[in-house]
Amino acid sequence: MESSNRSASDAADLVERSLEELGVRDAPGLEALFTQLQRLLHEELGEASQKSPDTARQEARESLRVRWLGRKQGIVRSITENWLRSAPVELKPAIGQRLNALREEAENGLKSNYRVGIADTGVYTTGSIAAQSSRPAAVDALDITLPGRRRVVGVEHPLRRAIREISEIFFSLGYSVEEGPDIESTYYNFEALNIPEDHPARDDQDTFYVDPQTVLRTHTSPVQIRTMEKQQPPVRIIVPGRAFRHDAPDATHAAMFHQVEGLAVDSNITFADLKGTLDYFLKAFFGPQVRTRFRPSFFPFTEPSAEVDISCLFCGAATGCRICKQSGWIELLGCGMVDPALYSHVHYDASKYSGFAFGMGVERLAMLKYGVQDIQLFFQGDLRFLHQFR
Ligand code: 2U9
Repeated sequence: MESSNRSASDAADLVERSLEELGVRDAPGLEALFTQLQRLLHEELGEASQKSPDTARQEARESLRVRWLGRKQGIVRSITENWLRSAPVELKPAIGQRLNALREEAENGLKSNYRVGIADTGVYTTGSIAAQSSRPAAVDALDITLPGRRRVVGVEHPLRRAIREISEIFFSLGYSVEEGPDIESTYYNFEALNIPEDHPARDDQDTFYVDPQTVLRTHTSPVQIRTMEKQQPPVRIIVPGRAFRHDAPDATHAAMFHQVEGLAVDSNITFADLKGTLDYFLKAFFGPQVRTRFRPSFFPFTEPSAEVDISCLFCGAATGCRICKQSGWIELLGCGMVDPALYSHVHYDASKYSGFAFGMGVERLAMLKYGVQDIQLFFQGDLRFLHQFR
């Protein structure tokens, strides 16, 4: 006979008989009787909890509920009828107390969290929390044959991944990473970078001001200034990090976004070094088929300056398409030779050293490389989006 059947008949048999028939006349006898019932209850709960699949477990629980808590012939009900009513007056309070405790244990045990398995804390457990305090030790046994609970493994965020992929390419060229504060003085964010008082970027339409001398940095360029203050050339650094602009959100703009900027300063650095470095980087990041194009541009901190385009990743610059606006080229980043005026802020000898700098928006690179069409997806934490980057 299965143990559940045996214990089932034992419990039902016990409560069918009166206390007198069972030979129970005092408090210790009563205690032993209820302890036996309690053990039987937990055995049955334990067996039901191990039933599989879920439907079988639910059915087993339901039949236990009827058996123990059923209004007409449940075990708890029978105790009231067959033990409590006819018990000597002095035993009635103790019976009432133990009966209530047993009912509560049955109710708690039948809640769906009564199972053998791993709790949220990661600790192996048996039974509901309420039932654990007085549960017999046998029920605590760990059943190693039960299937384990699968833990959801997280994924690297696509922006982290893009920053890592960019960084690894520059590490291979001998660059290291520098970081700095998100909240900056206007000196490091503007003055030291040749951005004059009346430049539109300084307007509070474009920049978040904490106070008149403090801003949320609008680019990571202040970190290059801070690094040059600390260190004489040679310098080869990349600076990944957050930047903030007073922009209305849409599919390509967000008030907080990420940049990776770079700086190389040494003797004899030329525009050819800049072109070779960025061409190498873009081929390594997007693939060897990519061609690059440098167009003259202007930035306050570089002279000469250029915008860098890559041949369209989608039509290969052959036909033109919607993504490259029929031009065959995609505008990607900005760069230039560091304006020698900047060196005076950091005590570099402009007659001895020259350098180049570049800046790119990480979201833009990630959108193109991973085929993401809305920048907002990076910031919404939607697992349906994030899990695609496994
Ligand atoms: C120092 C000297 C020069 C950093 C540079 C750019 C060009 C550039 C944009 C790309 C897309 C910003 O995220 S974006 O909107 N950046 O075009 N950035 S040169 O030049 C520096 C920086 C620091 C001391």
